[in-house]
Amino acid sequence: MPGGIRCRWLNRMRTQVAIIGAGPAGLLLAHLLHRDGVDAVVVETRSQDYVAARVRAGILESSSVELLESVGLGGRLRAEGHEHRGIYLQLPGERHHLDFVDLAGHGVWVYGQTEVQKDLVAAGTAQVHYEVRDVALHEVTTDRPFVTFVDSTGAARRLDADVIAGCDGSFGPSRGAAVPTDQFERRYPYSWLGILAEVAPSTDELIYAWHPDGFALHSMRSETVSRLYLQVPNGTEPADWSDDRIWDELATRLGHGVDGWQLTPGPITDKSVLPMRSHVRTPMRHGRLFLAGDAAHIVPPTGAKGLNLAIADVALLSRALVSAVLENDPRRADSYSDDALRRVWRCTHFSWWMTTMLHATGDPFDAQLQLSQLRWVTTSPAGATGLAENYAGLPIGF
Ligand code: RFL
Ligand code: PHB
Repeated sequence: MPGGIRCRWLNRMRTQVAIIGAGPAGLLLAHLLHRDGVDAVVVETRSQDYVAARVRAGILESSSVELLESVGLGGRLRAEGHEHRGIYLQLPGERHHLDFVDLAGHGVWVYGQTEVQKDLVAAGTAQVHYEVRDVALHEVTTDRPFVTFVDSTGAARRLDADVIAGCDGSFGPSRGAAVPTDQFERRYPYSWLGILAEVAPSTDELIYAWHPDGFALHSMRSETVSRLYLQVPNGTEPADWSDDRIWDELATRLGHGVDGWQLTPGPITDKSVLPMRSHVRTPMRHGRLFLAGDAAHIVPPTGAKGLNLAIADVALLSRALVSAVLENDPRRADSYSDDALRRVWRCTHFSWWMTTMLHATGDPFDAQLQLSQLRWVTTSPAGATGLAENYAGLPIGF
């Protein structure tokens, strides 16, 4: 009924790029577009505080840091983030350091996703509608795509755009609107129990531990906050693990007491369970809808790639959209999916490889293969360099 439709969408707006999702991919894309003079509007279901407080990734590759710095987002990162030369790999009774700077020419930065998110909000460059609902994408295969939603006041809105960027993670509506040609999926038979603890890290750099009881990781957020993970069976509830049980298991797997190393426990302020999966949908474009970040691909966190991939995607996408929208040149937009997927598949492989090398499966054959691979990586410069190059990161545009 045309009359009804006109009435319903009285609140009509227009922008050049409609962005769904104000996570790191969506807000960074809005920031990059703003710098190049492209107008963008972001819609987000959650509140600004909720998005900023979500505890997620903690490691930035140096190419991510360079990109953030080049667009005015590096101040607090350089002042408060910590540059790490490499990581430790822990086997029962042995700890090995891999020095990425020596092996691959650069290290990584410890700087939480929460902090990246706060810096993006503080930049004030993104026009965001928070706490919206009923977000739907329309006409994405035409040259007049639009988004409808109900804003935080309860008003129905329509946002017309030249293109839509789906940056709404793995549960948002963009995935449904972008009909994939292919989907690739791997589910893993284990999850991570992650904790945040108010205690100084017991290590100067991250420790990735192989142990017959399961994988463990010691990471950190600051001089006073530690982030640690334990491999647990799928279906585990955080409440199944008391604080004491968590610290005991972390101590065992991370090698407390070996060569005098001590894991210092402290008050746990956050406990959550994260299932592990790899997922890639191709292509990352459907008509005038472009997917970026978790909306297009999920990696298990063992390679610390999720946030870095989201940043690399939007670096490519912003350039493509600037050319398409401002210069009427579609070539970069046409190659966006292929260009982004080269890095996506490299990181998907690396994340799968780190995950399957480090997690216990209960199968003795798997365990021997893992130990053999870990011995190679910790003793052969070629093996160590391969890990270092992938972990410390490839240049954006790889
Ligand atoms: P995000 O960060 O999920 O942001 C998507 C945003 O879209 C919003 N949204 C909607 N907006 C509008 N309309 C809708 N209908 C919407 N539905 C959803 C969401 O509220 C959200 O604000 O995706 P983005 O920007 O692509 O960024 C990717 C990274 O967040 C992600 O790759 C990493 O954080 C992955 N990840 C982790 N990576 C690590 O390296 N280490 C970790 O410890 C780690 N922990 C995690 C994680 C991802 C998690 N998720 C997505 C389940 C822990 C969790 C719980
Ligand atoms: C984290 O600090 O949350 C973190 C670090 C490295 C990973 C995964 C998560 O591989």
